[in-house]
Amino acid sequence: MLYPWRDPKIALTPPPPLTGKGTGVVQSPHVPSLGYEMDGQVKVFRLTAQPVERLLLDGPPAPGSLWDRWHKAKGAMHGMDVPKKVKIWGFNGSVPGPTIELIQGDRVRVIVKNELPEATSIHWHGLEVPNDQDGVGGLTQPPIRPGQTYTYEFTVHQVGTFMYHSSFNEKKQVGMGLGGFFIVHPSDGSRRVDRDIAILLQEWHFLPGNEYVDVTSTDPNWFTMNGKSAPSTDVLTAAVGETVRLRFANLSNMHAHPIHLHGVTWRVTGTEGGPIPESAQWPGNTVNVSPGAVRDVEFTFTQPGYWHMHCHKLHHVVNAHAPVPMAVMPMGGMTMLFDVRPAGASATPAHGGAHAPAAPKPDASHGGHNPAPAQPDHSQTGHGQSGHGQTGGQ
Ligand SMILES: [Cu+2]
Repeated sequence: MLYPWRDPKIALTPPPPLTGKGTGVVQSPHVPSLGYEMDGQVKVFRLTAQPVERLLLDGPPAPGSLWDRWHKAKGAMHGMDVPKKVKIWGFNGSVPGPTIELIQGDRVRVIVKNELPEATSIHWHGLEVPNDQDGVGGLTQPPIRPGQTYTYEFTVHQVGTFMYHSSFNEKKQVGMGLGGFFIVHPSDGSRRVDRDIAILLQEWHFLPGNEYVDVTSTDPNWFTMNGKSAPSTDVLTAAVGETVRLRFANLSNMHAHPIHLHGVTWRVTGTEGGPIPESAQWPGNTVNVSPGAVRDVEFTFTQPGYWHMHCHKLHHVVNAHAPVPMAVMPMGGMTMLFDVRPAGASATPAHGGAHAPAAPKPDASHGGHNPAPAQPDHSQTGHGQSGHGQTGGQ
């Protein structure tokens, strides 16, 4: 180990209660939402930067689950029984850090405690904040030393998908995982969809048998969506006719990730600069997400079934253990699946907040010629729940 992962003299705060007054609109699989307290008119959030042990890969998929059946059918089970436990850095016990959601116009205070073994600072990526709140350690503020607490406060006037991440010793600290979503909804209630899903893309390099990130590397060998590699990523659910938004953000050190979804034509509706005017949105089903960039896409499934979503750099959809001569590699890395029910079938609620999914709309294309699979999968991956922002990370 080339550097300390944690300072044993710094006691780690257990994750604070995360069931505060989050808006509950966005689903970030494997990553909790961050609750807040009100101080007058200010929403007060608490983030603790700290060492986190996380399973990028939980181990074999649950017997009979969609992942299990898929991989057995293609004869690709090699390495699936090996969990990947790593020692990385995150916030409040989670990597990525918990998802912050706000309403345009909110005054926000974020109290950051540093339990890392080195100084840090937090940058609000894409947000037009006063310079002294921009979080560039050493440039716009003193670095937050180990054990110290630092408070940011600003008013959010933009709308869209943003991020927070370390802005001190960045290649190492962002490479160790220090980032999360900062999502701002319009104050007029517009831009609502039935399923609003945020997925943070990260890449990592681990030397064989090593649980610490090789932060000097430019050659990542593990790839995660919200801190999980397939086949430990969630099986997302939706129904034909529902409106879906995916918010992709990339905190990788090196690589862009062209994310592709089978079976749909989406419109790219937002970037790290916020919503794209309707006249300038473009169609597609693969969207390249550069480091530091955000892409929102919106679509509606027209056909039920199991729809495959993955990075189309195919090195990024295998895990480092997988390459074996003369064997079929299991699908890993940046891969998620959608289990899409027919219109009218009861799908798992996207979330329990005030914004309940709309009633499924009739769908003319569902005429029985492309029936739903005989055995809809309700078991998810067998590791954690799907579809709830409150699902805790490891
Ligand atoms: Cu990729």
